[in-house]
Amino acid sequence: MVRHTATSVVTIERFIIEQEGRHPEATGHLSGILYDLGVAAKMIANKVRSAGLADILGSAGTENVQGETQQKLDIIANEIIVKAMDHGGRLCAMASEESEDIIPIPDTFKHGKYVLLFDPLDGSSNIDVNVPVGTIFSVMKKITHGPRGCLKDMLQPGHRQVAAGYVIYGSSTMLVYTTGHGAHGFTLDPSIGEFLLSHPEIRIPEHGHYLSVNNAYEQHWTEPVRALMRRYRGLDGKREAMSGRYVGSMVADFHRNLLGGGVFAYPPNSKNPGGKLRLLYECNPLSFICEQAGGAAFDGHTRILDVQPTSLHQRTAIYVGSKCDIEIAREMLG
Ligand code: P6P
Repeated sequence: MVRHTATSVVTIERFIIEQEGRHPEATGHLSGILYDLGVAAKMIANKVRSAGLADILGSAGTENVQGETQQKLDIIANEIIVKAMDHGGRLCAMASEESEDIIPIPDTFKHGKYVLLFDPLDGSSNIDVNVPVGTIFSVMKKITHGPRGCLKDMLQPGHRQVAAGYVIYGSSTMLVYTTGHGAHGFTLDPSIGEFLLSHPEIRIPEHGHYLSVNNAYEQHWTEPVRALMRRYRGLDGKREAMSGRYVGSMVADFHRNLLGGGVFAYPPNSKNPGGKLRLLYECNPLSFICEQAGGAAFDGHTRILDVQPTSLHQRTAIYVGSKCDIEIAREMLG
């Protein structure tokens, strides 16, 4: 395995192929999925970049399964991913935040041995105010018999993921992914339309610098959660204070903390007693990446990647980020 530095000019395609080379038994299907996701990401980036100009801002007026008003870009991003992924012959089914049921692969297309779960455009309520938004994806192997994927293939605990990643559409477009061999970041060079390796072997600092939590819900938290946030803010004198950074877009908040060290927390609150963020296509993939970068993630009781899912769109509380700070959370909440 060649060790790359951020100064090497390595495209994501070359990196994926080199990673595949570590597995003699690899069929290339997982590499194909990652490559096609990179293409979809470039297409979505193009739409997001021009959103303000093409007058596609604002809601499409329809609602998704979460009862949230869908932004038109949500629908477009969802369709881009489905159309980019459904005919490659590597998937047997997909699941999206924007679709209540699983998305089958048309019978006219070859079926593969993987399932793809994704949030096509997380944080989309921020689109109109130009706050970074993101795509999140998770890949698992099919565990049921027969060519077609089904719900059981989706409801696997997060430690069974074979790949996970996100794309952040911010000041630059970055794709960060893992296949279980570290977390690696690629920045889109729009002049050539290529994702280039910019953050090889990402490591999250063990002690966080940033705290990302919505303090407006403080009155709805349990006392242990309040005590934990006081600890993170340095108010009990047992830890240096973290800086508050919260933009309300999980991918943006997570990405900052991954690179700079920090904790993203979404405790249960009165509006979301079971937590707000979705387990399968938001918390599992980001937790996989965080652990691969040396961090940790739990829901207040259990490691996120060990939670046994029971429904496609189930939500969870999450505390994810720097290892030492998640350890503090375990001690104070567990
Ligand atoms: P709140 C965006 O709607 C989202 O799903 C995540 O991207 C973000 O972290 C969270 O919700 C923000 O939720 O309740 O703080 O506005």
